Order: sequence, then structure tokens, then C-alpha cells
Amino acid sequence: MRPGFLWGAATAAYQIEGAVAEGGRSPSIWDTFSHTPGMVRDGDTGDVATDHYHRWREDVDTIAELGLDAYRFSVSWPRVQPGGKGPLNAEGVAFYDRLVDALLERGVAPVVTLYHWDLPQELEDAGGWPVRDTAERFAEYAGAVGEVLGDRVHTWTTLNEPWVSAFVGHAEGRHAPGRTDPAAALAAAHHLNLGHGLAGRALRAVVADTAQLSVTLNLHVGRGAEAGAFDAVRRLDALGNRIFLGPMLGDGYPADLRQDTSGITDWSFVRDGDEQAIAVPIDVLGVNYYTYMLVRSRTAEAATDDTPSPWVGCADLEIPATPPPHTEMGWTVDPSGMEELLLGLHADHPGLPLMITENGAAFADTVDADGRVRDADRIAYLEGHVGAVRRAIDAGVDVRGYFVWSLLDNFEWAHGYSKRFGIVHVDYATGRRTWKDSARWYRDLLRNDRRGRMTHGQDL
Ligand code: GBH
Repeated sequence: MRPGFLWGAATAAYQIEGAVAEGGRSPSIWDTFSHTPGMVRDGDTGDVATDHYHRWREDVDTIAELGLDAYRFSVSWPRVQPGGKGPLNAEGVAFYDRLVDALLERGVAPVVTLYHWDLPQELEDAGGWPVRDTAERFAEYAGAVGEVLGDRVHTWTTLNEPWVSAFVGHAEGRHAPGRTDPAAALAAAHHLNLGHGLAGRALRAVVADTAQLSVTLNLHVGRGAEAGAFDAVRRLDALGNRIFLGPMLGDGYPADLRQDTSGITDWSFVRDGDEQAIAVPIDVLGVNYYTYMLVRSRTAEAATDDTPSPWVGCADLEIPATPPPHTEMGWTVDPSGMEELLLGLHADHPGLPLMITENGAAFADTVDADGRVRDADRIAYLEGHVGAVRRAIDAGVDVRGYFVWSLLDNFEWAHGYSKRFGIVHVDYATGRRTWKDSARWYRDLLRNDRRGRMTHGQDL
């Protein structure tokens, strides 16, 4: 890859840190949700997770040994600003301060996400993302963190996957805060958008001029499940992608989205000036990609199914299962979906730099008697998707980096610890880390790429 391309790995605070009641941290919506019986598989919680809060030095060593250019992690809002308002908590800040310094000492660029789903519970009690005040609180928090870490962070990401926060959290109810209210989900989407815009502006005012401003979206690649499914694909694109891309990139909310959802909300939560506020200029768009989706119009029988869905306003949309090969999540392995996504973004938004901030796969890894984790399926998945990134770059797409999800096995939200995404295995009974074959494969890929970069000064 070109000089400056960032090879990395990603994690998120609630999924790895544990230590939920240490260092002055207050509860988040995920503490509440995971401690509510029936919400997370096997009753798993993030109370201990991978114990990264105590094992961070060892994890930074791993990051350095892998030879990563960058490490993407998230700051826990309730750890650095307990309760979600007021002055920062010095002990919480000190944790990230040390982490950032340790990464920089090893020549690893910190890529920081400010919100990866762990809203302080107090803000949820005050209404959460469906209320406007949460966007303002988020901007205040972002500015305060920017003030203390802003001189050392390479890339600031406001939000991780606001689609999941809004729709899986407030319409489907499979994630915290577990609500099933479509109108609240649309209001949440708007206030997440607004929070991004206000936080972006607050960050710009305090961080280094060289720092990159970003946001990460889980963009949906929809393919028609039958001929003529154009409208189904359009609706998926509107509610799945353009609801964020539109206002964030300066085009406001799409008219077709407003139309599709007019039976659910009148959009009166959008005030004059909000769309301009959301359109804070970003330097790079983070993209998380795992799989593609099939869509078609619903059959009459499927349309009577009233299971809560994240697809608000899409009662006539059906999402059939995609064919094998599947990962343990049931997600189809198809790197061409990632290539299609990158090419499509480049065509629709020429000149917008992109970065793959998450890509990876869960498989049922086990440690062999000889201490090895043979995850050839994960290597094949990653190799295929790195190939897709290379093809997109060759076709002229400006892709600035690629981050594997995830550095470590971790708390996979509603699936608890049952799904393993790491390139490094974690034994939850002891906290012990073991490199999987994929970790060695990734280290070697990066070494060879770097060697090529040094001898040719350009793409390998
Ligand atoms: C990411 O979410 C998260 O950022 C990360 O924390 C998580 O651990 C990782 O991926 C692995 O799950 O079937 O209609 O819901 C990814 C969430 C999963 C959301 C696939 C979109 C497909 C649409 N995405 N999902 S639907």
C-alpha cells in the first residue's frame, strides 16, 4: 500500500475493558441492559470482559509485535465523564492518557472513537438519544476529551455505527437501551447525527490542526433478491445509509426517506439549522463492512409478522437469508460486497477519503493441545477482503486504512462471549491471550507490505 496507509486493528471500550465499577466509572446503558435477564446470551456481561483495563500494557505489546500502524479503540464516556455531564474524571482520563502515550512510544497511531454505544445511564434516564439534550451533552464530552488528548490523537471518530445505536437499540430492541419504538428510533438517529455535527465542531476547536476528523458508519450493501427489486434496494439504502450520509455530507435528509417514514414521524425534531450543523466537514469516512444483504418486497404472509425490526417504515421490505459460506454470525463471506461498497461511495462522493474501520469474522476457534489456534477460515476471510481493498484502490478509490475487527476476542453484545472475532484468542477463565494463526498471518502481511513500501516507495 501507499505510504501513509494505516494497517490496524480495532476494539471498543465496553467489549474489552471490564473494571466497570473501578476508577470512578458510572454505569452505562450496556451495564443496565446486560444485567437485565434475557437480554444477552447466557447472561453474559461486560463486568470483566477481557480485563483490558488491567492488562492494557500487555495488549499494547501485542499491538507493537503485530507491527500495526494504528490502533482503533473507544473512550468510555461514563469512565471519563461519569453521569455524562460535568468535569472529567481524572482517573478515567489517566487511563486513556497512558494508553495513548504507550501507543505513541511504539510508533502506533491512536484512532479514537468517542462513542461506541456506552451511553451514561443517567443520560438515558433523562431521555437518551431520542432527546435533543443528549446531542449537546455529547458535544460537551467530545470537546473536553479533545482538550486532554487532542495533541496526540491521529484520527477522531465521533460515533461508531449510529444506525445500530438508533435502530437496533430503539426499534428492534436487541441492543441497549432495548426500546421498541420506531418513532423514538428516528428521533435517536437525528440526535446522533446532530451529536456528530456538534461534537465535530467542538473537536475542531481544540485538537491539533493535523488531526483527522471522522465518523464510522455501518453501510448496508443491498442486492435485490429477485428481478425488479429496485424499490426494496432503494428503501434499504435510504434507511440504512443515506439517513446518515445525506446530512453528514451536506445534502440534508433524503426526501424519499422522509416520505417512507411519514406514517411514523413528522420529523418535527429537525430544527432550522440542524442539517447545516450536522454537515461539519470530515477528513475521512470510516466504513465498517462484514457482509451484504438481500432484499425484496414482502410477501403478504411475512408482512403480518410483527416481531420488532430495525427496519423502521419498511413493513413491506423482506430481508431473506444470504447463502453460504457463512461465518458463526450467519453472515455470508463475500468480499465483492466490500469492493462494490467502496466503488459506490467513490462514485457518489468523489474526493471523499475512506477508511475500513472494521472488517472481520467470528469463527468457533479452539486452542489445540499444542497451544495453537488454527483459524484458516478467518485468514481466508481477511485475505479476501484485503484483496477487495486493493482492487478498489487500483480502481482509483482513496482508501486510507484497513482495521481488523478485532484485536482480541471480546464481548460480542447480545451474543455475549459466544462469538469470537479476535485475531488473538482470549481464555475468559484466566484472561490469557494466545495469538491465532491469523495474528501471525496479519503480522507477516504488514511486514511484507512495509518492505515493499521501503524498497519501491509505493504499492506492492
Ligand atoms: C460492529 O457491528 C460493531 O461496531 C462491533 O462492536 C461488533 O463487535 C462487530 O461489528 C461485530 O458484530 O441484519 O438487519 O441487522 C456490526 C453490526 C451487523 C449491523 C450486521 C448491520 C446487518 C443488518 N452490523 N447488520 S441487520
